[in-house]
Amino acid sequence: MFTMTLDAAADQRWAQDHRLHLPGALSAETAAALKQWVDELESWPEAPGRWMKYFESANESARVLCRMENFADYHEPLSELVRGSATLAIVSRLMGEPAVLYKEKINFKKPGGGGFTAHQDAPAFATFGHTYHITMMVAVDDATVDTGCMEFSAPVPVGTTLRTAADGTVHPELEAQMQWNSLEVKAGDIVCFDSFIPHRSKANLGRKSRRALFLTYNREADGDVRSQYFADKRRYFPPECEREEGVDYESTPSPYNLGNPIR
Ligand SMILES: O=C(O)CCC(=O)C(=O)O
Repeated sequence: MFTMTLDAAADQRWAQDHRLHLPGALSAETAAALKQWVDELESWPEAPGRWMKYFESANESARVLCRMENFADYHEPLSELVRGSATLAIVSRLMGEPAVLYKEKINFKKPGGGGFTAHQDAPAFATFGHTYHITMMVAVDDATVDTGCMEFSAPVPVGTTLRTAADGTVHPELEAQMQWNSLEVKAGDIVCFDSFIPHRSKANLGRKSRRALFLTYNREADGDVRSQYFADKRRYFPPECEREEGVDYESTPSPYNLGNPIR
């Protein structure tokens, strides 16, 4: 599945940058299969109580798939990629102790798909009293500046949360003073980053989708809370097919809806 194992140089880059880009981390075979698996998931219908599909509006009338979450229980090969021993070995090494899957999602960022406002993940991941997470981004497609690749600021120390706006994203005054670096990736690359490093991305102005898996892990010692996480998310920010008439989910600030273009 993976073409590489982490070495001392990777450990050092991780310690210094709080993010680690591993070009070509997936074998060509797995990278090709991943595109097919994600196509399959996209074709699945909305299904109350099961996988969770979220949409954005490219314009007033169009409903465009933005994100899919909670799919690992329904797709065997993706389950292996998301929480199999090879992946857990990489994340656990970076974490310095055993890691367990917290949640999994795919951001589709189709042509015209919106960007993500600057944010740190840590405030949104504090629900269970956790203080540290690592997210592994697995690139399904190439991501360029044009298609809205991720941008990272310099790392901030673990445990430090920055001043936020009312919606929990990095305060715009602060964001304007920070230096942001775009990180272009190729399909099959992996980027790991900790839950304190600020990140953002722009809209996809290109002609192709910029799909990526975002797999988040917590310390195993902090418990396996994935099922509870998705149960809570379903309650506070359900997918459209589970929403109640008359409830304004979009503008309610929530750790389950931070900085994204979902409607
Ligand atoms: O997909 C992106 O460009 C950004 C992802 C992100 O930051 C998020 O989903 O919270």
